[in-house]
Amino acid sequence: MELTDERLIEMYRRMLRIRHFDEAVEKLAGRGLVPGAAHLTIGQEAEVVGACMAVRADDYMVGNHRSHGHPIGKGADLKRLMAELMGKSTGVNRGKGGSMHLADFSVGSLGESSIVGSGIPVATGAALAAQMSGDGRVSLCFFGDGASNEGAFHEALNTRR
Ligand SMILES: Cc1ncc(C[n+]2csc(CCOP(=O)(O)OP(=O)(O)O)c2C)c(N)n1
Repeated sequence: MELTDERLIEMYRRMLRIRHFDEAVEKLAGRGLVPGAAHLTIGQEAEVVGACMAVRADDYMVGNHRSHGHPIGKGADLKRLMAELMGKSTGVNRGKGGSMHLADFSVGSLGESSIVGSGIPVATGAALAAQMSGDGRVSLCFFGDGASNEGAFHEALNTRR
């Protein structure tokens, strides 16, 4: 994919969006307005945007336990994400998911989970579905080195059609 000036500016815009969004989350969480824990994506903006913009807008993406920024990297609407974090019915998952269970299907974001490694089989399943339907989509999955020690990682890698 060619890195035109326009595309580079959009990448930078999305990185800034992630940073400003999570700075706001930090403030709101400090005032008790974000139920539960809130793990921020601050510091990971470039990695998230670089990966999310290397795939197509309709490709799948699965985050991990610090994935507020990942749907933003995929182009999600900020208002619906923030409403979700605040437990509002206007949130992307009607306020029932919250900080560690964000999913925005409109941008291919299949979700995230507080259970380390659990997103890997989800991403693999989506990739398998894409392969079987032949629609050409790919599946992007974010996880840390800790997650690669989970059984789910090895099971997912060994999934064959
Ligand atoms: C199955 C499971 N085991 C343990 C935990 C507790 N836990 C939360 S974050 C974390 C570290 C995960 O490390 P890594 O996957 O490398 O991600 P990082 O936080 O370093 O980005 C652990 C062990 C958990 N949430 N789920």
